[in-house]
Parts: sequence; structure tokens; C-alpha cells
Amino acid sequence: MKNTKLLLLWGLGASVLFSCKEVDAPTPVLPVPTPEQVEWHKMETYAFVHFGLNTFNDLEWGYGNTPASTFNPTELDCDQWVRTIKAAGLKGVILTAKHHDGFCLWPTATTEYSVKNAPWENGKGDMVRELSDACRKHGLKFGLYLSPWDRNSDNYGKPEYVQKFHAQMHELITQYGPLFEYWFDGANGGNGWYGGTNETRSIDPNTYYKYEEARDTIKKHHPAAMIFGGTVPDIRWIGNEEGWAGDTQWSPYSYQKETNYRQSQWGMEDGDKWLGGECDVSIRPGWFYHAREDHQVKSLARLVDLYYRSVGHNANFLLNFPVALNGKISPSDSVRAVEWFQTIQNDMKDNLLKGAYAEASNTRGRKFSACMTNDNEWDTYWATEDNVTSGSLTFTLSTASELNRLLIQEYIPLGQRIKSFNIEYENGSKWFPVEAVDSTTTVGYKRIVRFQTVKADKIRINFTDARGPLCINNVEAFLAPALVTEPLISRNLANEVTIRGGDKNSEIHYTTDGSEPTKDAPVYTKPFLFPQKGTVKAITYDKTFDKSSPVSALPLDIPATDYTVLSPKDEKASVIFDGNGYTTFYLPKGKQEITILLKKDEDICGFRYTPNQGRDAGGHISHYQLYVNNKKVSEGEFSNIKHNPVEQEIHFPAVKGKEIRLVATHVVDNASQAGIGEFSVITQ
Ligand code: FUL
Repeated sequence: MKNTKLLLLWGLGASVLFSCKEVDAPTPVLPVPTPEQVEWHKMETYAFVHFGLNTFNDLEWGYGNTPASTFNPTELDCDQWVRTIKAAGLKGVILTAKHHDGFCLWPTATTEYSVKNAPWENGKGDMVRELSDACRKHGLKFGLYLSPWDRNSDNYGKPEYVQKFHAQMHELITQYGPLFEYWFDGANGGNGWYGGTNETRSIDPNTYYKYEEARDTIKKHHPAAMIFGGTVPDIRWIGNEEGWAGDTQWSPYSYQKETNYRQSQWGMEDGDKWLGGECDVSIRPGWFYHAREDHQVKSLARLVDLYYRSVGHNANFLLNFPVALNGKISPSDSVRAVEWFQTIQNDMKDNLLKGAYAEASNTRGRKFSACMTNDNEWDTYWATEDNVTSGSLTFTLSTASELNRLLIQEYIPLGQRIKSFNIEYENGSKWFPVEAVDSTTTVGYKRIVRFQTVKADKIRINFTDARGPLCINNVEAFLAPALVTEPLISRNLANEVTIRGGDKNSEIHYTTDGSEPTKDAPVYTKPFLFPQKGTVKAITYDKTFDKSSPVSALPLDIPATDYTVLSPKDEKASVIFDGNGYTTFYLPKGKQEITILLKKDEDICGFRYTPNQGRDAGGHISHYQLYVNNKKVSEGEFSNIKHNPVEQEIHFPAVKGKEIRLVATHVVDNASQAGIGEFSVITQ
């Protein structure tokens, strides 16, 4: 008896001693982020503003010759931008202080091509000052974009330009307060005005701009600023301008191992540098404002989806506002951005794991126990023992609840580890897998998984593979309300309009006379003929929640049956009129042109060209000529189409005719075949 007591006491003492023993944190798995990079990850979402001479000349890439005198915002209000951006929950803003056209938004001493020579504020204005002041006033971080490519500068391509470029950078980093990010755009399109020489100049971006020196100068003044682009960045472009990060998303990356820039969409498990992904996207198709895109502000559903596919995929989200001609963010854009933020906040309002009991299959010590994942402390985390690279975390909810979102964070100061996991839930003592919408591979700074709503007593994450012991600092679960998404409208080759969307709890209502549809408008049941010009508008109406989606609108010009392709003779060519930008006709090798005949003479005042919408597709036309009845009516470039392959819309003074010829004078990456997803003329 005595012995048993003694043994018991010894056992108790030993276990107290054992549990009090300080266990070391897991060894970092390289590469790891710097503290500044960690702070940048925590920003998650911030804004871009594209504003400049392009705005006033309806351009995406000014050639460098548009007169400074055209820059004249009449009601410029940087305070309004900042208020909007803040209300959209974005934590900072990056301004295009100089875009590829070379026009400077601050009164630089380096060139005359700046606000100094614009009528705006009689040449006394400084937009960089106005915006940086507004940011400070409202507590928003400030960042700058300075395009290395300068289509205005006469000495672009020579060493003197690089001196000028560095001098511009110096002015910017010394005059406008702390910067959180500094953007060097990678575009180098070649041709430009270049002081009136109108030529094509090529440089080697890896050596020409002296990015290493630039980095030292920026870091000296702004140690926390993250550098985007150039040869020595702190973060990386995600490899598309659509706003999404790959479903598997590693922050480690290695430019040496890169064979195609698209790899950036996923990062690299064996990357040797920590370069978190940044997803840039514009709230409209273009980066700069174009009145013709007023009806193309991204839908709420699309923006919410992009949030989950950027922040929810371990990347930051950089949302662009193309400020309008008056110098303000358009009301439609502000409203959409705020709706977007409110939807996300609402999706993740009540964390169902708050107060839940957490257990783990393995723990390296008390300090690293499972309850560190829902203690609301960023710097405490659950960690497994050395050599344990898989394991599960189980949460018992305080009451059985419905849920459809799970948010997981790895403690990234120790590196990114998780390679794969899966999620299960317990309902009435039986375990089931969730039906995940998002992939369950990597985690990193943040992974949000959307899945079909389940009712659960418990939820379990099984981490199945990792690059080292598991280190998870946060897990949350939510029940996001259903989002009523607007329907998709299209018109096909037979002039039939199809409207897609909704589910068994909802119906689609539509109008064809331009009026706004409500739930009293006709119900869409099947495709209908619409062989005329006009606008079809539709909403999804959710009967259960008595909630309508925003309105979708499709403006329609002359119908597909009015077009015939004369050459090349190929019946497949008609897909360019089928209302579907994914079905693409590639011009046969050789002459890169297509001739189309309309049914009758029309007053043609423009055209629309959509490149192949398929992911990573090629063959986009970058330079074109358009002929009507054999007369050239328009010629130019589809700026930035390689990285932002959206519908292009070109306008010109109306001409009567019925024979149209589109010539591809240059195709992106010198591809031998131009692809046409969609083509249509704009008639009066
Ligand atoms: C691109 C540029 O060419 C676009 O005009 C825009 O500024 C975008 C953010 O980056 O590479």
C-alpha cells in the first residue's frame, strides 16, 4: 500500500515536472519570411488607383505623345478615393505616379511631361501629395507605382534614362512619407514616342534599370516597404491580372527555377526565397477609366469569389479603381467595393470555433497544444513533435451548428509546411468528408475552404503531408449566408438568348426593353429568340430568402445571323459570333486576316474583339487594322492584352459599309496564328 502511494506520488511529480519542461519551438523550415513580409501578409487586401493622361484619352497604354494639356480633372477628390477605399476594408492604396506613357502625377524636376504643364490647378497641383496626405489623414497605408518603361522619354534605352528614372524614384521616396509598397511594373512593350522618334527600343530589364541599386535606395528610406517587380523583389506577381492565386499556393519561389511566368500562380514547394503572391485585378475590365466600361463593373459574386481565390489561397488582393475623368471613383465602383467588403465580413462574422474544445493527435508540449489554434492569439500555435509531419486537429463545437467555411493559418514565421489536408465533420457520432469547393492542399499564411453547408457536432482537419512538423496558429469556422448571384446572359449563333444561374430555390426574371427587372418581370424558362438590337437584363430572385441578385445586362448589336465569314473559308469560323469567348477560331498560318460580310449596309462606328478566354490561352492579337469596304478605318494596339485578355472595344467615326476585314498585324509572343474568341461590329 505504502509503496503504491509512493509510486503514485512519484508518478504525479514526474508528470508535473515533465509537463512543465520547456519544449523548444520547431526548427524553421526554410525559406522563412522577414518580419516585414509577415506584416505585409497581414494586410491581405489593399487598393490600386490607375489615373493619369490615359484617363483623359481613353487609353490603357498611352504612347507617350498625348499632350499634358489634356490632363484636367475638374473635381479631383483624393479624400473621396480614400474614404471609399477605407469603407471597402482595404488597408492601403498604391498610386500610378507614372505609367508607361511617362506622364508624372507630381511636379518632378526630371521632365516637363508632368502635372506642372497641365491645366489642373494651373500647373500647381501635386496628385502624389494630395493622395499621400489623404491617406495619412484617414490612417491608410500609401504605396507607389513608377513605371520603368517610359514611352515619352527621348533617352529611353540609354544610360541617361536610367539616371532620370532613379532620380524620379528618389523624389518619390523622399517627399511623400512612409511607403508600404513600391511597384516596378514589368511591361516593356518596345515601341513609343520617345521624344518624337516613334521607334521600337528594347532593353534587357534584368540589367538596364539597375534594380539592385534602386532597392538599396528604397530600403534605406522605407525599410518596411515591399518591393514588387524588378530583379530583387520582396513579393511576387501572381502571374495573371485576373485576381486569383492557384489552388495550391506556396509562398516560396525561385526565379532561377522558373521556366514560364505562369508558374508564379502556384509558387514553388522547393522555392529558395520567400516571395508571397499578390493578386492584382481591376474592378472593371481595364486598369484605366473608360466610359464604355461603365456597365462592366465586376459583379459582386465575381469579386467575392476572387477574395476566396486570393486571400483564401494564401495571397494578397490588390483591387484597382480606375478613377474617372472628374477625378473621383465612380459611384458604381464605390458601391460595389463596399458591398463586396460587407459580404465578406458577413460571411465570416461568427466564428463557430470560439470556445470549442480542441484536441490534437500529437503535440510537442503544453505550450504547443491544440487550444492554441483557437485562442485568438496570432503568435501562439499548435505544433507536433519533430518528425511528425501529419496529424489531426478536432474541434468539439459548443452546440451542433451548420457551417460551410473553414479558415486555417500556418505560423509562417517558421516557414510554410502543409502540403495536403482534408476536412471531416461529425454528425450524430458518424464522420463524413465535407464537399469542398476550394482545394485542400497548401495552407500558408491563410487558407479558406468553402464547402457545402453541413450540420456538425465536431469538425476535424487531417493534415496528411507536410515539409516538417505542423505549426498551426489559427483555425476558424463559419456559416456564410447564401449569396444570390446575378445570372449570365448570352446570345448564340441562332440568335437565341440563354440566361443561366440560380438553383432550385430561385428563379430568373428578365426584361428586353431596357427596363430594370424586378421579381414581377417575366420568369425565364427557356431560351428565346432575340434577333434584334437591344439590351437584355435579368436578375436571380431567391424565393427562400426573398432576395434579388444585382442586375445583369447584355447590350446586343446586330445578330449573329447577319454575319458571314467570306475568308478564310472554314465553317468553324462562325464561332466568333456565338456569344462565347471560350470557343475560338484560329486563323490559318499565313495571312493573318479575316473578311466578314454583313447582310446589308450598316453605319459602323466601332468593333469589339475578344481574345480566347480560356485560361493561359495564346494567339491574342496585339496590333490590328480594320477595313470597311476595303478602306482602312482604324489601326492601333490592344494595349496590355497579353496579361489582361479582356474584350477590346474600338470606336471610330461612322462609315457605311458591309464588308469588314480585320487584319492582325501583330500577335502576342509573335505567335503564328491569331485567335478570335468573339468579334462584332458596333453600329449606330
Ligand atoms: C501591367 C500594366 O501594363 C498595366 O497597364 C497595369 O498597370 C497593370 C497593373 O500592370 O503590367
